[in-house]
Amino acid sequence: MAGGEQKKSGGGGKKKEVKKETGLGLSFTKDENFGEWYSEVVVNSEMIEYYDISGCYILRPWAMSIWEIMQIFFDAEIKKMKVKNCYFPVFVSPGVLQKEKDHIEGFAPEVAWVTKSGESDLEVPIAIRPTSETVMYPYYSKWIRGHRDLPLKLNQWCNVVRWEFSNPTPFIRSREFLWQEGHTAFATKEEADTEVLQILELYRRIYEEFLAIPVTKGRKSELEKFAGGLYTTSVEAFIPNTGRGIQGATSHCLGQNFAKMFEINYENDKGEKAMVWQNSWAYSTRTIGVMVMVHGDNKGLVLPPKVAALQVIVIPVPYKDANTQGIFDACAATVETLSDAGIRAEADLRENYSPGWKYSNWEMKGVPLRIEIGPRDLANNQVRVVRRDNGDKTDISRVFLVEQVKGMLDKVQQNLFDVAKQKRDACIEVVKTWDEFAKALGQKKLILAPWCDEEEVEKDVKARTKGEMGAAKSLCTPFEQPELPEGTKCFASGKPAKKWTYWGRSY
Ligand code: 87F
Repeated sequence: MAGGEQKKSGGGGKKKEVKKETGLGLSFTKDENFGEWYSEVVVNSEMIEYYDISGCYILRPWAMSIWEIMQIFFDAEIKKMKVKNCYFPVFVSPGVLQKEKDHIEGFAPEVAWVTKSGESDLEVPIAIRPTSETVMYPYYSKWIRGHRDLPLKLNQWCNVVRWEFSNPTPFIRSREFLWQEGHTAFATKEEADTEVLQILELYRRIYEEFLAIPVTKGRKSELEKFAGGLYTTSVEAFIPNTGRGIQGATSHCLGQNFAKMFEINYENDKGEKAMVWQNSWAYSTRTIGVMVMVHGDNKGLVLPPKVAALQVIVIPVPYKDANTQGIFDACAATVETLSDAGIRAEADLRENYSPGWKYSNWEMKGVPLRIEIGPRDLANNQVRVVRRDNGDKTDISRVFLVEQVKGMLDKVQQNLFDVAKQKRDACIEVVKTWDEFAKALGQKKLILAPWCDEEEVEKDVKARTKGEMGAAKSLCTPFEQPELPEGTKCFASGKPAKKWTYWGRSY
């Protein structure tokens, strides 16, 4: 049995129009059975193929091309910041992995180990990196000697393995995933603080400008931050259908904790021994999952033009007695004109599929614009453009093809963001009391509440909201704070509130 079938049994949601013979159409709707809808979209759009190891997925070209487009942007931006790429081994020796107790404690059950080569046991088992602090920092200690060696700014594009046990989901929670991890070391905390925010801004741009997903920049609570670091910032997205927040990417200031542990010292300009200040930051293929969840609809995937491998699909619509060759030639010419203008376009000239079948197929794959060329279009020297995001149809003259198509791609990109933001904002509920909080949580809201910022209170919120849906937690304290009137009380403890914080269930 193909892995893709493994989740198809049972299924609560009402089946929509099932078209099993052709493989077209979805059997679940986004509103009625979100989980099954998501699995079906990622497989039917040919982004993902299920694999015979649970929690592992094949990233097919349709998904990989999105990753590559984001990678090209981010890689160029960090190079402007003088970050250099490198590659460290995937294997971690056990000694070094356990060196950092606090850091590894909670994570230990997720670390995967290699214990054998062939039939024989390894003398010492070797871990597979779940993240690379312990892999890289011994060498930072070796490479950083004097203040002239700083800052040291390295990044690697790689895979990591975390042997998760709770519901694996393609892109969102998989046992192996792709990411970039940046690890930097500075002489001063000020430099580190500045970089944390510069990187966070790049993450915001990936989500908002490329994936058309609104995110909130903010700081994680003490309970939710990376325990090994000083403070954690993140971009947080929200999935209206499930009412769950999702951490989009993180940028940490590690302070000097790792410098102490790994003895990353240098001689400063006064000849004194000093410890470095460090940051680490990452975004992963999870970004793609958030995109599918936010924009996808009952026809399948919806791709923002900026990350779509194919922005325009051109489909000939020949009629029995029409000039078929003329139509095919017009399709080829249209693709050439668009390609020459830097627009990613292709024609679907397959003769064994009907135009209608092709429409559904490319809608499933989420291509932002479809161009149809039929006999009437040929006669009028025009093409019909259909938007994937809202179904709008426009006839445009071939004379203005490039400028019109460019304009429409920009409109699709903007509209996806606007609609996503509108839906996200409609889910935000400002609450002041525990009762309002509990009610809003039950309504799948993204909750903004005044908080005393005490760790014990957050633990208490978790305990009080525990259930089969998962507990609520703080998502982030947004950098953009609404006014907090004197005397405002914490929604959970009744103590004086210190800040507005987002709360909710999360992935
Ligand atoms: C799982 C197993 C072992 C997360 C883990 O966020 C260790 C870890 O350290 C672990 N899961 N983490 C935290 C990762 C922190 C940090 N690493 C560099 C980042 C950004 C990139």
